[in-house]
Amino acid sequence: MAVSSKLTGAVLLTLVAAALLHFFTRKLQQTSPETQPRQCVMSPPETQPRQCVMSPDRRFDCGRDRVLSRGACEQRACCYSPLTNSSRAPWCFYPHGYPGYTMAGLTPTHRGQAATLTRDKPSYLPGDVPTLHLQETRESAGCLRLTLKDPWARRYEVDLPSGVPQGKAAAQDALYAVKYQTEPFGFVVTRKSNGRVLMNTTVAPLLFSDQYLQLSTSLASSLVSGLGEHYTSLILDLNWTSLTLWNRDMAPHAHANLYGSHPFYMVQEEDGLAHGVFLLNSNAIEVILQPLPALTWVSTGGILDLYIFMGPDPQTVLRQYLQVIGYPMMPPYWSLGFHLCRWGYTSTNVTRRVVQRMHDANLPMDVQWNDLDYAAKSRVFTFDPVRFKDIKDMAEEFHQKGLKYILILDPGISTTSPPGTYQPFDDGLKRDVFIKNATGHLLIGKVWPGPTAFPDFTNPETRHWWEDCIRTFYAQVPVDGLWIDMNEPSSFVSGSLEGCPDTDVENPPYTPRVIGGRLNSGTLCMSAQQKLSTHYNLHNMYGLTEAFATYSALVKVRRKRPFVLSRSSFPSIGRFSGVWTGDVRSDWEQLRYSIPSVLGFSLLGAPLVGADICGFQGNTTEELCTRWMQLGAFYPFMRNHNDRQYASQEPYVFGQKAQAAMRIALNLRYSLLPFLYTLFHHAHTSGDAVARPLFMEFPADPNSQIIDRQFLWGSSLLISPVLEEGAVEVLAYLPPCTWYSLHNLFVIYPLIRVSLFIAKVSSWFCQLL
Ligand code: MIG
Repeated sequence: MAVSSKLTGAVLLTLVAAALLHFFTRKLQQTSPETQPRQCVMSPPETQPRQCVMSPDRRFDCGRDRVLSRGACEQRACCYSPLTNSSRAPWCFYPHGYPGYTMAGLTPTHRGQAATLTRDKPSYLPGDVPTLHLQETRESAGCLRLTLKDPWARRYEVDLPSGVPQGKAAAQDALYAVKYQTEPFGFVVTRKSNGRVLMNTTVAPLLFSDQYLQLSTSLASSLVSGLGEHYTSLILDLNWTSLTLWNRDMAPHAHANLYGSHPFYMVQEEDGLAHGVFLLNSNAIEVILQPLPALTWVSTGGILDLYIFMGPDPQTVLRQYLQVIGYPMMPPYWSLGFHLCRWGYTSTNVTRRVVQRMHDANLPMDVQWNDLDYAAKSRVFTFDPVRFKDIKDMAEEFHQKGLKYILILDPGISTTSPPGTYQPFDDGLKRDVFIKNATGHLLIGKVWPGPTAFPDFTNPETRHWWEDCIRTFYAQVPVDGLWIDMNEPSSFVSGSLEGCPDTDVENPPYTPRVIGGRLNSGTLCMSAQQKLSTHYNLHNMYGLTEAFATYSALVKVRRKRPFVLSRSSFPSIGRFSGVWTGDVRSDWEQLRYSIPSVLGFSLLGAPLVGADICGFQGNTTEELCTRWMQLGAFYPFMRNHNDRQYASQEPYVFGQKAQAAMRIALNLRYSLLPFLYTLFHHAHTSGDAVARPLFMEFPADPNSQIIDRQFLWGSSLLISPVLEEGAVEVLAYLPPCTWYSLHNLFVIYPLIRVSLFIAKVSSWFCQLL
């Protein structure tokens, strides 16, 4: 393939490594209260009761659960005041002092204090929990935990896979102070050192009913990150937006709930300090963001279990979060090399040829993959008897060449093979490892092999069965790692082949804005029964529990450090698995958004992450694929992967110049692997990030606070990739520091300017400048 004509004539342009280019305007995303159009308030202020008079941006939605007419709004004792369409603020909102819970006296406890909250009048929601127990716990000087639950009835609570070290209350003074408002109940968390308010929940009432829990807080600044997995920039848009946390098999696009759910956000406090908040809750959650700035959590179940991390800097916030959810695993060294995959390597010989062509083109790689093509009738743990009959020989050949080999596993287990012919199902049935429907029968969904049952990985027996399946599989093909896909879990029918019963969990009083409109869209019935609880409560943890089972099985079976790659994720996923960002499209916009996606996972404790290089869906182009290989060389996890119906995109299919550029990018990555491995060691042992947003190293630099087109490896290697079609130079921002060029890349690939990599001396040195 030839280099596109647009590029052939391109003149070599000099690099823009010069001065600091402050072309990133800060606060692009921020909407200050002053910019809200005040004339939007249509009803004259005097017609409003006093407690309803407030500017639109101070409003908190009183009708999140449904659209309310004036009458219905006033029935809730809320304020109603329509606005013009240009404002996105709610029309029905809580007045000042709206009734909620009342707190009785605080009593000291072992590591904090406790109180009882009561609500005299019912709220507007069904199933109010009238009494709540509040527990404030000092986990450490920099970590405060606040839980609110029903003291009389046991509600579902998240149980993260075992082994997370419990925080020890350190002897130093707490970095925070908490103050309570007794009626209506609310709390204010401040940073002791400067008195800054980090959370203030008195801005709106606390609601706690069986299937609707709501807590609002002001935010200390508009620089909020986290709350993945969504297709967003690194700094979230607070202009009356919402983010839903509900794991879903969905190609990444804006305003959609995607594969993973992480109820954790980090706030940069503008002067370089930072804090974080984690809501340990696995139910469907919607997070509403508004420009005040403020945030509202709405969860459909469980309890409110909040961790507040005081930092005081972004890296320390991450470490404090990891002390709760667990530090990331140490990946095997080889897994940091280049991985090559596609759906549609239809036989062992096709797969062998791929490896051969990479070798012939002098392109380094470490890991060859096969997708579902290997399995007989798409049933996991089986092999196509013709096209993959010599899969073991092939894996051994790869090993002899020093390569590794990885296969995919989907969780769905085919239920329709004749009895006695498909051990994973027969054995699983016997050992009772599958998820049941509401009436206690097997829940049957549909995935690639047709009707399937879904293992319940919250059941210890399922984990043993899974280990046995993997042991038998491993004896047939010595894989070096496992790729766990479709684990949201994804099903091609919603609920089950028989539908779902009409119950409160299938039709909750409020359904967050999810793709498909219903919680069971593209997944199992909410009433499905798992060992620990209903699928309604456990859905977001399905991938995590499968990753834990797979990691543990690989430890036992291979007795080596495991490699697992998962699509679905939840807090703690990084302890067991890497993640990839799913079915990205082969286009420039998705190339660009892969950076905030990768950095997002860094902030969520899953550092081994990458997007499908060159894009998964759609035909890539030579230029796009070249740029994507160059950027992908700096994803912590580097894999080129493609959907079955699209044009090939292995590096060797392109013209000589593109291949040369890709080879250079690959070799550069390979030359840096010891450094990358060291960064992973620090992530594993100290909770440091691997790929870092600029704000982690330059938290007080206003430009660095918002940049997500560039990123760092560790503290000192700045990566400034080309993300624009046709671009032959990059405008790169250099944070205030002394920087050195790592590489003079333009000598190597004359037609397309590659990337700009600059290393700074050391971070402590820069702090002095
Ligand atoms: O429904 O296994 O995201 O990487 O190639 C598609 C086939 C199932 C989705 C994964 C993709 C994988 C594909 N899988």
